[in-house]
Amino acid sequence: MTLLTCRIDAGIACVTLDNPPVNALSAAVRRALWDMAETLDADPAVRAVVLTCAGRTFIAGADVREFGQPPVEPHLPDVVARLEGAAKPWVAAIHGAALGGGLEVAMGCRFRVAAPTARVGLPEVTLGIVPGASGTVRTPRLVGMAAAVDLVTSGRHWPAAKALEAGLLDAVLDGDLTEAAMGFARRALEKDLPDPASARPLSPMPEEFWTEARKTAARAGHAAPLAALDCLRCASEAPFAEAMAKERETFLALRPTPEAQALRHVFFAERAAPRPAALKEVAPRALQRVGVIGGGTMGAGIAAACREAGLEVVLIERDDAALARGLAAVEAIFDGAMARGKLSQADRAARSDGLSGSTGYDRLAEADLVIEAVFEDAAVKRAVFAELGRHCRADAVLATNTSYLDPRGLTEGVPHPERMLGLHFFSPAHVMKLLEIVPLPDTAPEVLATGFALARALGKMPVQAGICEGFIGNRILKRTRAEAEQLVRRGVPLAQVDAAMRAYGFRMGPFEAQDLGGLDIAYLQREGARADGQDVPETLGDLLVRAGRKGQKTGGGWYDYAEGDRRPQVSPTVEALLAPHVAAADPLPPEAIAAALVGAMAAEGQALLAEGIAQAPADIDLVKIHGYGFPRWKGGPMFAAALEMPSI
Ligand code: T1G
Repeated sequence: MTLLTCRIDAGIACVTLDNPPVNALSAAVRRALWDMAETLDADPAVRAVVLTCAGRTFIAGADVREFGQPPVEPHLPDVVARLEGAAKPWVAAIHGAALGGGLEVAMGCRFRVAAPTARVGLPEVTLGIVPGASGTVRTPRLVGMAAAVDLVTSGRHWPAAKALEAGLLDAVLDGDLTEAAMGFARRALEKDLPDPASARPLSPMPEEFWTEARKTAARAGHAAPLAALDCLRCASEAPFAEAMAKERETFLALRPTPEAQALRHVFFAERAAPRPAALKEVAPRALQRVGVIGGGTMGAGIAAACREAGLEVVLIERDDAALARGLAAVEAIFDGAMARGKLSQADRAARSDGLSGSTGYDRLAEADLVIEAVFEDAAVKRAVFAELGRHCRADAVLATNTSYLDPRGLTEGVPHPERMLGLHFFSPAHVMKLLEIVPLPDTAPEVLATGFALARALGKMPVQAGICEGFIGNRILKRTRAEAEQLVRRGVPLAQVDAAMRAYGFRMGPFEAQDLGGLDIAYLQREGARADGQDVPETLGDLLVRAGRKGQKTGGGWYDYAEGDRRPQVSPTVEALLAPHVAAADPLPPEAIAAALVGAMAAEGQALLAEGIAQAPADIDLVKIHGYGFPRWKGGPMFAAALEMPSI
């Protein structure tokens, strides 16, 4: 396949790169770009070069699949320098996204122009590395150090308008991008050429600037953003060549680290999960109107998420008062988004326009999908599904948001069982990315595919789960909590367990998290199971709840909390309560604590795989990362266990 094609039109060469799916910079592409620069330099008919890409996007960066392999020449920094040094000025014409090495190639070009919908970014830190082809050295020369620090250490994408304002783009062009870029090149030749990026001056920044920047970069929790910052600082204080050497050295040193491997694993897992191979040929059902049953926290969050995706939503509640509360809760979410600047006034109004409510099921006759999100009580949910069976179209997808109940029992006897699905959202549903998708035995492939299509529309991370108590995520959570209690029984102070998990990368330890969420829900479940005659061993959590300690909402759980203060304080009351059940103090090193808990997660994950509840280890990793705060840069419990991590 020809990677690069070239046509020449009145002195302007138009070079098109075509390397599907995202024009990544494989070794062959680097070689082809180099050779093209040589050829065009030697061609007297060419005065300037426009670089465009075929397909959905400009160059999305280095080929991440080549990262495990030894680097092959020509190296990207040399290709970028070759373009910058070309005798004819190159113009990068960016559509879609110019990311990582793609943006670096564009920065090697003398000009950068883009379609209004384009985005640019240096996402390397999100892969656990730093830019490897002058991103830390050329970017500050084009946009100034403050903006460069933001772009490089956050890994965020900038929309074209912002990039233009910052000076990273020279123009945003409407209409046919290639033609517009050729016109731009012609006009540019009529004026003096600007200095190439590497020749532009850079002023030093005060010490306070770096101190602040370090604080922000450290928040990411892993090494790459701080390493990127060191490279940027070097760029501002050392000559160009020295800064390039430092960047390359840092890039090569980070590339094989466990963090970078973990982030690459998550990168590919996140791209595979929304489009499972088994559903490739299956067309999902069209979704436009969604019914949400229940206007509590979950239902309101689901309704808000659906509106954000442009779906019309009817919220159903049992009476006027509950409906008014539910609708108000959804509106409050819209207001919050507007207050944070995420929603214009017009879009805010449109969100409300597409939302309505009812206390009857008649309004669901037109719904394409109905999501039940009522109280976690089997009888209540069964009654809801009986109503849905009577009122909904035969081809409407009917979903339950249950977290623990068996969806088969909830939907039994409802006609057309092929349309049933579990859709397990995580609270708050308009924020949390994870969506467990649970097919029932009779679920039709296109209904399952509809669940995945919904996830994509909502911007969620879908993971298929089989039916068991707690599906994938909550079952692992239960096992992890049991393991954490086991450590406490062995004599490890619970504050040490939490501190170890924070050091590992969680925002909260397991006991702090329970205090935040409340201990009572899990307690009531255990009590319910005991009442059903199941053999559920006593937990330490049971002791606390029976003593009235349900978490922050009751002023204390595993920890004490001062009035209005969310910071946990070690509780002498809890120590006394637990004393009869706990061995003499026996601290463990934080690494051993993390190893025990992550090991428990991975062991439960193995059991879920063996039972066919989870389909792949990477799915389990995504569940823990997107639903339970597992640090991305550790790759998830299955990845971490396979790497014989965890290390802190
Ligand atoms: N390398 C290899 N494969 C890639 C890839 C990449 N950089 N980017 C995407 N893919 C594959 C992806 O796995 C999927 O494969 C398909 O392309 C479509 O992706 C030297 C060191 C460009 C915005 O981090 O953000 O440059 O599943 O489903 O929604 O400094 O892909 O079809 O087999 O995501 O249209 C930095 C990451 C690299 C870019 C398109 N670059 N990519 O989104 O499609 S490091 C990135 C994206 C670097 C230099 C350094 C998105 C996209 P398959 P997709 P999309």
